[in-house]
Amino acid sequence: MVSACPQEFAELAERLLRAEAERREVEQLTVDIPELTVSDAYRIQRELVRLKQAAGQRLIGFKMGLTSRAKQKSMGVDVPIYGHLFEETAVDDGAAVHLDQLIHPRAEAELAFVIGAELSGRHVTAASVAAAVESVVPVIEIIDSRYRDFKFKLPDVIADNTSASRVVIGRRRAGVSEVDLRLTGVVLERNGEVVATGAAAAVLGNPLESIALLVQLLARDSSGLERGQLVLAGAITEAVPVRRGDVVSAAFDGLGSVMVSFC
Ligand code: OOG
Ligand code: MG
Repeated sequence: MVSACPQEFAELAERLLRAEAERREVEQLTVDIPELTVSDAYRIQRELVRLKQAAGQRLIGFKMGLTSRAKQKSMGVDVPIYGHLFEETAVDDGAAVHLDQLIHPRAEAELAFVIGAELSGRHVTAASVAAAVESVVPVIEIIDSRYRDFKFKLPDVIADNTSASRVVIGRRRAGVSEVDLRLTGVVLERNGEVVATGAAAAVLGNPLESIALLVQLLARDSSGLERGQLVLAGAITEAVPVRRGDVVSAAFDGLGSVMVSFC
């Protein structure tokens, strides 16, 4: 699809947006278009973002995905990716998420960062990210692939805004120097049962490396991070499927817990 025209990207973005709105699984784009490239896929994602913004949705930040071995192995894709986060996807700690708005959601534990100063450029490092971060915050990301059986290839998941669906934002915020970001442990529980555990070093050695990579990837499109944006570093553990009545919590060392229920 190297020479695809903008209308084709828009049509594919609309297909994914309709699946999300109608809560319906669709076939992977790469079934129809096996030659779809990663750069085509980001163009489709940008088109999807443009359509959401045109519909009045406000961008609040970004998410990295597939940044830990646990996630890469479970999804069969070993390349870190990024997506966009919108205001309407933010959920308060302790709130209930209605499953009739989602397709086949899964929950995963992540560290997120609130950006304190603009960050851009191809040469940004974890150290410059640390200097620009205002705070670290624990989150549960609820991912919900629009593809059948939650299966995709790399270009599919990029086009689908990296399965972004909801973000449950923890109440406690800490400065980056208050916690050891590599050693920060997490225990993910579903209905009181431990379903996954991990340490944040699982995310590219240090979640700040994930944010540095995000800034480098955004720089390819002359974009960057702005003050006040929320950025997810990617799941530390694999994601767990959720059903009606489930309660999921993630307890982070030094950062408290975040919880969500599903009804
Ligand atoms: C893709 C999104 C991955 C993460 O934290 O690794 C992601 C998926 O697994 O559906 O959000
Ligand atoms: Mg995630």
